[in-house]
Amino acid sequence: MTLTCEQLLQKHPQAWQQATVHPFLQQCHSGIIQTRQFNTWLVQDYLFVLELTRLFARGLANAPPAHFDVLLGGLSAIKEELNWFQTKATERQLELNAERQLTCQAYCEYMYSIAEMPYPVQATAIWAIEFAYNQAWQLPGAMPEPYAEFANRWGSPEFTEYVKDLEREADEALQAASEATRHQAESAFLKIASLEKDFWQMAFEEGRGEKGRGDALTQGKK
Ligand code: MP5
Repeated sequence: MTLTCEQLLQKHPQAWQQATVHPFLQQCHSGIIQTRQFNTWLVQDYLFVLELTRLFARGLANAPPAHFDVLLGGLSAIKEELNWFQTKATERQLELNAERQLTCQAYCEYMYSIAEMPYPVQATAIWAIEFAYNQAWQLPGAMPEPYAEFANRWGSPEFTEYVKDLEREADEALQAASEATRHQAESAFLKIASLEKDFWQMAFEEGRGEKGRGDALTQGKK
């Protein structure tokens, strides 16, 4: 039995839909997301990307040389992205030196655990993480500022091409993988879909708490 990224998407449409379609994104699209919700997402996503950097490095350590180019390109984009997050946080007067919320912590711990898994699982996970944002930020349609800048970052044609490269490499790795490894890759795909859904929900729920609590969180004083 073969396994490809496309097959994973076809086999689990509901899990993927929940990972990429969320009221948080719809409310960015309609411009009514609350600043507190958006800022929570921004700070927590920065903390997430710090750990994602490590997952890329671990994937690179296991990758065949033919896959270095795409992964190094991804790492260099992440470096630029971390600086961009810092600029966005400064503009919004946010403290990035914050604690991870539980959902972010769970996602980071899961990414850390992928370090122990075979390369085809790592390649599938990296593709799924990048494809999730590539779709999530595009699906609602054109966003108003200030959200357009965020939507364009992950929805641009260049980013879409990069995600296709990751898919091609994950497919290649899966083709040579054992049945057990393919099984692990499928579980990783489902776990990531579920964590993506939780991550949107974490930020979305921020607007529902009492004012004081939410303000403290976005300032990173939790
Ligand atoms: C990405 C992200 C995409 N920033 N946050 C989550 C929760 N999932 C996926 O990663 P990158 O490095 O920003 O493209």
